[in-house]
Amino acid sequence: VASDKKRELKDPPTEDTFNEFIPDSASIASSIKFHAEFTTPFSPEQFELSKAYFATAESVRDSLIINWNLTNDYYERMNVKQAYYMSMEFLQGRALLNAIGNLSLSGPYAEALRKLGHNLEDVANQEPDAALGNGGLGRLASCFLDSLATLNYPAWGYGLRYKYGLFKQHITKDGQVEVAENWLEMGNPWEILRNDVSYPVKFYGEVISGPNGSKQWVGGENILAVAYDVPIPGYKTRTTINLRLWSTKVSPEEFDLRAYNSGDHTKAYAVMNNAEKICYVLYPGDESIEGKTLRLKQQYTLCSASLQDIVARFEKRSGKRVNWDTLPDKVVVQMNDTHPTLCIPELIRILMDVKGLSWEKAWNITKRTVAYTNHTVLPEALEKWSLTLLQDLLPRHVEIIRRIDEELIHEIIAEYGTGDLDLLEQRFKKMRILENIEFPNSVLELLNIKTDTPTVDSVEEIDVDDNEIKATEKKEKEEEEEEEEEEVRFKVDLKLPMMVRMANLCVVGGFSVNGVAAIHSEIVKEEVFNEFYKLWPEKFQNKTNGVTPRRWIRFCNPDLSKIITKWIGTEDWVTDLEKLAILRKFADNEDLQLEWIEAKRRNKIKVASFLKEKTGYAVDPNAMFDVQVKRIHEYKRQLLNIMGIVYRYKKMKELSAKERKEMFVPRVCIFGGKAFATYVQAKRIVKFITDVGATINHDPEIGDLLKVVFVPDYNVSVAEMLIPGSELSQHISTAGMEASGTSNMKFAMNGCILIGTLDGANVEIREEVGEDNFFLFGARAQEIAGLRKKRAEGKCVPDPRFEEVKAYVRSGVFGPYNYEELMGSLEGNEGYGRADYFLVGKDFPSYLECQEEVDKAYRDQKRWTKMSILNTAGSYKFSSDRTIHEYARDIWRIEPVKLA
Ligand code: B1H
Repeated sequence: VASDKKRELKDPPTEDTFNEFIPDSASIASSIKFHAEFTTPFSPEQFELSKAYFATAESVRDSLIINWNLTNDYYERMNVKQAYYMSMEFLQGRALLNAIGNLSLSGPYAEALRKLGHNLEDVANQEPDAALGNGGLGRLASCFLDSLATLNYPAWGYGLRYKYGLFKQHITKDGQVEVAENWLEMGNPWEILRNDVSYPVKFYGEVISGPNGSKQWVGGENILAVAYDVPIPGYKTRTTINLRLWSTKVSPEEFDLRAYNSGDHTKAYAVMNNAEKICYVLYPGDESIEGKTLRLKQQYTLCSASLQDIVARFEKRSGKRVNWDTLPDKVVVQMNDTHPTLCIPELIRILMDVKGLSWEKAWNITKRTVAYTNHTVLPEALEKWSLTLLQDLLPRHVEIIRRIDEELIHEIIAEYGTGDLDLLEQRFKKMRILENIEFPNSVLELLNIKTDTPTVDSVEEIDVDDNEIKATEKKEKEEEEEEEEEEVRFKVDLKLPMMVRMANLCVVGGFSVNGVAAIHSEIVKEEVFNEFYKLWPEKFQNKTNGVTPRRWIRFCNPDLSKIITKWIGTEDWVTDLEKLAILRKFADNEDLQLEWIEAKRRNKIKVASFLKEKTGYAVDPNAMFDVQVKRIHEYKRQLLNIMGIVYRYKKMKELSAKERKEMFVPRVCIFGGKAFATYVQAKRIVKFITDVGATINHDPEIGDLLKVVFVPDYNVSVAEMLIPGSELSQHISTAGMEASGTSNMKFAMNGCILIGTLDGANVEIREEVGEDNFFLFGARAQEIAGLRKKRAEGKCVPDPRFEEVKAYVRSGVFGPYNYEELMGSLEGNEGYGRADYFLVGKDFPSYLECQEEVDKAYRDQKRWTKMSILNTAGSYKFSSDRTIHEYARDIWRIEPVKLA
């Protein structure tokens, strides 16, 4: 395959010639055979499945590398402006079917493998998921890469190559158990090791002042970041962009050969381990100081290596005369949440200390280059780093951050004046990057505050002084007091920890700040960053998330895709998702409805056999498949779902067999998702769900009327199988807490109907698919604060049904586990939990009533199918192609570049 294509290298083809390069199955088969013999780590005698996977992947990789080289050479030649998506997470999932699908080679590959005695689907299932991410934030980054390549935008992703991805989840009788995910164990055919691309990264050490105010940071620990490139193919285009992942190793000069040779192997290895462990795991536990340091080292490694790389590329492409002012015309860096915040001080450091620019220039260029996406408004998730830790690890960056903070304070003073010092101080409290850290002298001087401001520790001495003053004249004393009041005003409580607020740094240093759904962006502007919004309204915008329709319909749901193509009359919808709207006019058509139901049924059967294999539970494909899959978190309220199920179960038990059958629509309730390893309450929720399942699923009175299944190890490839086979999906977060959600979009695209609150992207999905085709319940975002207060004050009358469920759980029906920590969190104004902070009890009645509506709708299969079709038809807005066009137009200012 490769050699056929190589001939064309000199003359890059246009997009129109894309299809001319499709090799036939015979040449593919010989390429696979070649790799089976010469590249895969297996004996040549046998061509078993795992070997077939590697050989197939290697052969696809050849095609990718050709296009990837063409694309990069072309960008280089054209010196295009490039966007760089900086992210600690990329949740890529599997690559094989996606790659051959994008290359339009699925048919020939399937045929080639058939000739070699294998089935493409079985071969593809051999691939481990690349789980270099947690959930939505990481998967969004991967969807963006797919859209960027497909739409021919010059862009790269930068991330870290974790040796162990997100843990594997086992479900035992004790709940979730985490096991390391060694995804690289068998080798990774989708990456290219770039020993020619590496950068030194420093930690610790000290800052030395040089001539003319210049600074030099001498690192105390020096490591090397080495690039691994992952080609990202676009759909039906030769554009193949790059995801560059950094791995860390000891830099040669640090390896202690002397220690090693003198027999102190441990010492020599310790240095090596220290470097390598930076990229061992995604999100290492950060409760210990060592854990915190490691996370910060990870973040800095990503920022430092990537920016050195970007700056080097800019210089190379600039030729002899480098004009640093034009950096923002060639480079834009998008920070995926605050994890890569250090990009800001790092770019300044490189420009000043390495390239010799002035502070003014470096700061100005940085502010025009870097943009920030916020993904959460949960206060506990807004990153803060201890100043002492940062100071220790990155002393030069702390100097830079202090200076940014100082300039910010001056800008605030310039904007608002010094008329109202109380108001000014309140603003500083909200806006400063440094928290609980004394004001710089320049500010104290400007505000006429004595620079020898007493610290808290010495306040008592002042009081003694005051006592002495008592003897003096009354007038004099009043003056003293006034002065002292001012001093107190700008004093800092030294007992509080000194912190750096990363989100504030991002808002100050970024030229753009965006939220990820309309309602979320409003909260960002009106609440979380309101003071900044008032100062710089033009910085703030919304970019509603999206998902790639290639992976999330076309490839994961081939049956539905065929139907869509047939009824729309073209396959163009795969890159022009607005065409899905055409389906609206056929929503009542009986033929379409029959085909639609049949496709859903086949997908449900696949889900049923998967559940049987993974959990042992047999479920009836005629029942409604009701699904909630996402990270386990209290705000996502899996607890609301399971409490609703318990209520349903209890009511069923109170009826006769006949009544039960009449009253309830049979349901299979499916849960999936991982709890962060140290998040105890989330793990209790997993345990609770599996206990409820164990009781209900074995209850002979209930049979197929209700099943509760927890899918272990939910990940991207499980989602690709589960979503097409779902009928109802739950997106039921406490309003105002889910920034967007992205699986809601995938479910809607696959004709699944949503039950949800007015939160995140649900709001927009409901607008698009129509109110009649979305099951809405629950309190609104603007009500939440008031409701919480009322609850905490004990002013709420509990719903009797909710009380009934809690008592039922406490009675021990679901086993001997102590559910007190869970039930207790849902009540009271003190004690165990947090007085139902997530308002599960508050929304419970409206949730139950809404679920009754769901049953009613499902009984009328014609109505349900129409709703399902209208969900797919109304989901086009949620293509990541739309989102990426908006980023390119409104933030990045980049243009598509077709190879020509
Ligand atoms: C989202 C995160 C996140 N927001 C910190 N924030 C993490 C923050 O381990 N950490 O340190 C990990 C993840 N993830 C999600 O982003 C939002 O909750 C979703 O609502 C949103 O759809 C998604 C993509 O924007």
